[in-house]
Amino acid sequence: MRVIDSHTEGAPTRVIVDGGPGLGAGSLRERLERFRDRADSYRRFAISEPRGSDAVVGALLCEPVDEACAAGVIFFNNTGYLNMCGHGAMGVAVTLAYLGRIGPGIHRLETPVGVVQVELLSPNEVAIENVPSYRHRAKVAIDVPGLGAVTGDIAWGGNWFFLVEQSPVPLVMESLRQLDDAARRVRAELERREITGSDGGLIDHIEFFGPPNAADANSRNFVYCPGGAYDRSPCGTGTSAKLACLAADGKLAPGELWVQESIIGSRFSASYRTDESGQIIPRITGRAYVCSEATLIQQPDDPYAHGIA
Ligand code: PYC
Repeated sequence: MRVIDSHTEGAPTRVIVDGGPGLGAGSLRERLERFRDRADSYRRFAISEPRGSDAVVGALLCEPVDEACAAGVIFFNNTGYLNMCGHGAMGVAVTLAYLGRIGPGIHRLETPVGVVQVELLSPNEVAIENVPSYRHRAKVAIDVPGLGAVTGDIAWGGNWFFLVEQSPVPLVMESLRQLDDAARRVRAELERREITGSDGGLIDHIEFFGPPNAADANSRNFVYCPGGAYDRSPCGTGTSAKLACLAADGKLAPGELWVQESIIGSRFSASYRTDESGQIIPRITGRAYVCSEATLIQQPDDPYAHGIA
């Protein structure tokens, strides 16, 4: 399998450019389901240890249904499949540019949840225009065992998020373990109470917010991803969900800049516009760098040929 690795504001993306599963025709959603049901060993092989790590988001390039798109893409991680991935879309854009498949300017990527626009602003700067994002519920209060009362909003930014305005744990790298533990507890309690997205979707991303470190940023976050890794970037879909909440609260106007800092201090610049039907269309800008090109090998007697489960 031939892969190209990049990172977007510190968050790794591994794009499968050759040797991935053949998923046949159909919508990207249908092909994601086929990937999950019939070819999941490819996912584990591509990104799990010992060839990858929990932090890696994989991206399988596919033929798009919509011919206006430069590529179709299915994102996956250490535990399963992602509807969308903002940092991953930026990683795919710089990878396609590295391969000479796209140049500077505006392109489209087809994902299982819709078409996302990627604009290559310079070799390593990418702006994505994400799928319409919205807040489903505001100020949902839950009592979390071992943590106490936690209040958050539920919003869609291409994945489902629970956004907690005041992080229960300081947003510093030294507190990663406690942040992880708190986020796991929040996620488990949401699941136990059967609190879901508007479509019944699992809320599998937890986002804690607090004041930024940099004077010119608006906020700092910690994003817990399905599978237990934390996002090294400020999270493209998570920042989209945040914009939807800010818009719903009247705290951010269309076109106004929002700088979201991640737990490692990297940042996305974000804003939104509204479309003809009033939906929030987030635009998130960040930097992505290709950092390796590799051929992954599977030897017949390797006990971890399909990754460490
Ligand atoms: O950037 O949207 C994102 C993302 C989702 C999970 C990890 N990164």
